[in-house]
Amino acid sequence: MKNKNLEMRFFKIFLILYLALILGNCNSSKEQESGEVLPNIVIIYLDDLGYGDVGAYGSVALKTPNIDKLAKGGVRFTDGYASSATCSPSRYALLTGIYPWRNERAKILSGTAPLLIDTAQMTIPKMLSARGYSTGIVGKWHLGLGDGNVDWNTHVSPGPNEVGFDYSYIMAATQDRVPTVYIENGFVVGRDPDDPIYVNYQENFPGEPTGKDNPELLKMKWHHGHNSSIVNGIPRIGYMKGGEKAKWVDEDMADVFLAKAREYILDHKEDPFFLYYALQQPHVPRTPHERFVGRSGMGPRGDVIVEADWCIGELVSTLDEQGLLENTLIILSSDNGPVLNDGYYDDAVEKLGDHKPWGLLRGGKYSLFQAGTRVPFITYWKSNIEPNTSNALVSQIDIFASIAQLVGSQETAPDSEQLLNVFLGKSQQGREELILEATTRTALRKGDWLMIPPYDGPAVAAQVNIELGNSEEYQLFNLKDDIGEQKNLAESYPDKLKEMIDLYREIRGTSSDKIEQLELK
Ligand code: NG6
Ligand code: CA
Repeated sequence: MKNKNLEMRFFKIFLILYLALILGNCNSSKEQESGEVLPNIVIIYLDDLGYGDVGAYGSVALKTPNIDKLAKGGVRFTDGYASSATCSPSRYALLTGIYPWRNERAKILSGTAPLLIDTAQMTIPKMLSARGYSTGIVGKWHLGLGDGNVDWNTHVSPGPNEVGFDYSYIMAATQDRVPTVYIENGFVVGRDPDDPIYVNYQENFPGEPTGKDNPELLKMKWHHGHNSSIVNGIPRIGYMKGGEKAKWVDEDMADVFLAKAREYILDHKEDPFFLYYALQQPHVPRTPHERFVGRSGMGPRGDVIVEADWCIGELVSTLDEQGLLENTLIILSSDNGPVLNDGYYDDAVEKLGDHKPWGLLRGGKYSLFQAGTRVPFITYWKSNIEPNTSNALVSQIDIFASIAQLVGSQETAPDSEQLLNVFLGKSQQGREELILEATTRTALRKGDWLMIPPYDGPAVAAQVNIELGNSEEYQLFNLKDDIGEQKNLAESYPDKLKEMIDLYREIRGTSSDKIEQLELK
């Protein structure tokens, strides 16, 4: 009898230990070895939002209360950079931690460009997947799809799902480029075998109207470029035929992406998840939903920023309602600086008033001057980040290594610096130096100094009316004293200039065999 009792007791203890082991294992995907719960990570990425477009960065006329809330409750970086002054290169660097100038294909991509990221390449979503995360992208992709010969009527691959995202709901390129359809996990949403989709960037399909030849069909006029196929009364870049039911309605795009992003959060609230929410605003064509028309008093460009700000508020509310805010690191930034007229007549210039999308900075999108790449950059993590302003030099390229550190991954990326404590507001010790890029031209930021080597090419991009940073001379600015880059100190500080040129050549020279093409004089 005694023996039986003892046996039972052993059996019970064994059972309890066994259950504890199983339950422990269930949690292991959510926890690191230390037992800490892995936080969710949300990157909110805007398209062409300028340094001065946000209330927290000095905008008065244009109001962005929801972004401001993140800035006030988190770390607001004053010296935060996108890797490039255009979209595809910045997005490439964000996801891979590799400078875009190392990859000669990392330029603004067409809607039929092949996938820019090698499927063997380590990326943020791959790194997080390996740590047990669910990974999703909703919004603008613009990193190419397929192998350059895509059939839009079958599985479009490789794409985001092949470089680390378990879930993707994207637009292929930009809102102004065909194909103007959403793609979910590699399949065009609403595709119809009876109305196949064809896309061509070289020539039109016989009989299809274009912005150039059919102005009577347009509800938005093109200013430069953007005169090929017409979708929803808006002329686009590139030609497209078919897929009538699949074509997006531009005015609904913000709501569609927001709904998908929220759905993703609700579906994955039990996992640790990574959500890359890549909003399309305020890139052209600017098409606010009617709820936002007129809200900014600045025309469509201001209205879509108000719309984007609202979407961000809704997304954060969703996290809050689900009790996830204290376990979610949010990083908000923009892929490049601002532009007013980027190819359509949409009153962006005419209704701007006193608003300065570039703030106190010089240049804008496409520019090597500061407004090209210095962008709003905010980290927010309720109860985990002390509200603060940071002047540390940081780049989106550093998100890779910093997140790796956060989640206990050993992965590294060639150009990504581990600045977790800076992103969490615990240190002001940012990067020492950073190479900035604008359409393959590069410059060096080190400390307070910026050196732009001589480049051929126009000083001003006439159509968009933006100073590009090109000059026959070396340009050297002290950004601490001269944030507007007005005073070229190259001649008065020859030693500093030489130091900057040497370092620039060292970074670019040892890492790129393209140094001769830099037009260095
Ligand atoms: C340019 C387009 C511009 C915009 C940009 C990409 C013309 C004349 N201009 O070529 O409108 O689409 O590409 O912007 O076509 S980005 O933010 O995605 O880099
Ligand atoms: Ca952009």
